[in-house]
Amino acid sequence: MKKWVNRLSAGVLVSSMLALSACGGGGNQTAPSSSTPEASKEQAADSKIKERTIKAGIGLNEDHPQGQGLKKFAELVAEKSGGKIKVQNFYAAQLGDDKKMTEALQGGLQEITIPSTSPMTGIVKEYSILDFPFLFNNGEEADAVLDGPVGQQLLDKLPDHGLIGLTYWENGFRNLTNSKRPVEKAEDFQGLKIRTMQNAVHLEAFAKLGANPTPMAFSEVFTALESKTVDGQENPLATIESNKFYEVQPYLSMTQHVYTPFAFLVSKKFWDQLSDEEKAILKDSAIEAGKYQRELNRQVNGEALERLKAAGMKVNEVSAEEKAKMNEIIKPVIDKFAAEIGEDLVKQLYAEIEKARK
Ligand code: KDG
Repeated sequence: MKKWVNRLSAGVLVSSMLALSACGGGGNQTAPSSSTPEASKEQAADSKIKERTIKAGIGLNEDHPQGQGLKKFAELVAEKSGGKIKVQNFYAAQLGDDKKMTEALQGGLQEITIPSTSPMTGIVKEYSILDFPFLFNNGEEADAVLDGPVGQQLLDKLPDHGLIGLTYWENGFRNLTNSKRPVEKAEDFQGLKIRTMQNAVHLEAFAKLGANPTPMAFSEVFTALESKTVDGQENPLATIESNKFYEVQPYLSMTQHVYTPFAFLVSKKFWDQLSDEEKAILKDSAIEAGKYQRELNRQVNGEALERLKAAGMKVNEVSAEEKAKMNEIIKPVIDKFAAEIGEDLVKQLYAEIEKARK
């Protein structure tokens, strides 16, 4: 059964990707049009583009929409640089987890990583606003905020910390899996040992719901679930599928409790050595691949539920009333972080969401 599900998901993924590359993806940002072969050759002939090999690492697998987006990025960079800039991709935390790779960028030991913004709150605390539960109703609202002035303000804080943020990709809406019971109501969180990302908002919000949250690097999650060190974890469906959490987690509750973006990060030490042309190639490629990645991610997350059910997961929906109750319980945590981060930015965030809803 599991092998069948894997084969099926790989097949669906490939056909989804073909369809997407044909239509060019979606998203709100307007990337400059990709270069024609002639333009690429001209650009490459320009000595302002040097022969370079750069390392890009992510925590998720190659078959995940993030992995496919990274592949697309490498292809675009090769095309736009006339083959001069080669991006070497490392998947599945081969270079370390989100925090370790981000530190490697700061130290100039690695050029690119694309972490969830949640563990980045240790570097730029303002990123915590994106961890507020039940903030966005859909991906398009998230795109509007991230591609707008709020997203940009957050990216602008990164250079002081040795990082350049080029754009945002999508991790997505997170759902709870666990080995104990279906979670339908706020009370069902009581006593559940849940792995969270290394993020204070997530930790405090789950604790407020009565759960027992434990922060952990993503690469350790499968083993922690398998050995029952923790009862559950939360992630978008594409990740639950790609990392085979369904093999060790019988229950999937569609909590959709928080939306997580990915930040496309480049080492500032490396960035400062680049010519303007090289910077433009990397930025345009990150934005263009990001449109493809967001679109593919939405498609895969939309289709994965049926495959997870077929793999044996017991799935339950969570009603809007119960989500509202959860949100009410968590509210003091959000208020506390809003005050700490600065009411101005938080007000601007809510105003941007309102604007996107109109
Ligand atoms: O490549 C990104 C992953 O490392 C990570 O961010 C996935 O959402 C994630 C998690 O739960 O750690």
